[in-house]
Amino acid sequence: MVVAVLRAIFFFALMLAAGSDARAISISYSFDSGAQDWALTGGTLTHQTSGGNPGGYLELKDTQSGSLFLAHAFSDLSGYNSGTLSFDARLVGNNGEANLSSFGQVTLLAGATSATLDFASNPSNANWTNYTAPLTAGAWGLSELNFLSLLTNVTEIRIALDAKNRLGDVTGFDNFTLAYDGETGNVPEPSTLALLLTALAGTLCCRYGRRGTQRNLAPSPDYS
Ligand SMILES: [Ca+2]
Repeated sequence: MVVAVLRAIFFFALMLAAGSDARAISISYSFDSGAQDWALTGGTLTHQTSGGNPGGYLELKDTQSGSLFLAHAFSDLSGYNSGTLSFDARLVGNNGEANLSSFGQVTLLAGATSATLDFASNPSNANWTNYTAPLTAGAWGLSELNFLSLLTNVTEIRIALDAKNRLGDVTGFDNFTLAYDGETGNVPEPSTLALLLTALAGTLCCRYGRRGTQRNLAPSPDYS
C-alpha cells in the first residue's frame, strides 16, 4: 500500500515536471527575421535587419491621422498572471512636435472586454528604452477574477506607439516579451516542486526498501 502511494507521488511529480515545460517558456519577439505577425494600424511598418536591441527591429512611421498601434493575436495568457509584459522602444525620427501621452499604452483585448495600462511616460528617448509593467489585477485596475478572465480569454494585444503630434515621427520597437511569474522568483516553479516531490518519493522509497531488505536479511530462528 505504501509503495503504491509512493509510486503515485513519483509519477505525479514526473507528470508535473513534464507539464511545466510549456509554462516555463516565456513569449518573446526579437524581430530578427521579420515582423513575426505583428501588424501596424495608422502608419507604415518596416522591418529593419540591424540597429535593434540587438539585431532586427520594427520601424513604425506615422503616416495617417488617428491612432497608431501595433497589434498581435494571442490566446489564453492565464499562465502569465502575475508575470510581466515588456518591450523596447526608441524614437527614430522626431518631427519636432509635442509628445503624445498615449504613447506606450498597452491594451489587452478579449472580445468586447479590454483593459489599458500606460507603460511609458516619456516617448522622446532616442536610445533604446525598456518599458515593463506587471500583469497583475492591481496594476491594470481590475478585480482578480476579472483580470484572470481577461487573460484567459485574451484575443489580441495592442500597443499605442505614436510618439509625436502630427505625422512623420518614426518609432522603433523591439523585444516584446511576456514573462511568467516563476521567472521573477515570486513563487516556486512547478519544475522545482516536481523535483522536490521526486526527491521526497525517492527518499521514502529507499527508506522503505531498506527496511524490507533488513527484514528479509533477519536470521532465521534456530530450531535445532
Ligand atoms: Ca531585435
